[in-house]
Amino acid sequence: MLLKKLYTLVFIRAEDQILLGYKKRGFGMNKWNGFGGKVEANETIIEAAARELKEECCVDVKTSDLKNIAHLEFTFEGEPTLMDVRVFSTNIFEGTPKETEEMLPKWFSIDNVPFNDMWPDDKIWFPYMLSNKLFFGHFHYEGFDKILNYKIEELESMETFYANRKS
Ligand code: 6U4
Repeated sequence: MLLKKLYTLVFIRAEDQILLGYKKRGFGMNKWNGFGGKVEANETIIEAAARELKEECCVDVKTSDLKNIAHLEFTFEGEPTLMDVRVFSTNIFEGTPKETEEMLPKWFSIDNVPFNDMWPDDKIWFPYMLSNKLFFGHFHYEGFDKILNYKIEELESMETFYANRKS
């Protein structure tokens, strides 16, 4: 039985650019990531997404402007936890991204995403996100560098995906 932990992951888009953050500490350290973290007990998933974005790079978004575009799951060989990651995207935001204790934000052209310095799964699912598809992905890792197996599928609607899910 896997212990599921809920996380958010937010991507800000502006024309042909995407905002990524270089993680300075903790899980995903020294990699370019989207912005996000654990969902706390006193908030909804989408509230957590907006809060983490603000905490990590000082950018404000309205929860109503965040679009749920994907559901990602990560498991790690020999580990009892499943990371349940809700992915959001928007091009409506306020503020200039600023460096914080956790993240160094930077805009990248969507043709020049730094996959070599990102989680190995990102290069598999970014093409779905960058072509505005909705999708589900499950990645099973050995350690943090090697994907042992994975599954990815395009979805017609996130609502239908969640309605049909057993848990
Ligand atoms: P604390 O305990 O406050 O430092 P918190 O910020 O709540 O942690 P954190 O940073 O551990 O949570 O959350 C992990 C973040 O990494 C989430 O936004 C999800 C994201 N993430 C996890 N696996 C990923 C992967 N393979 N590719 C990716 N992002 C991933 O792009």
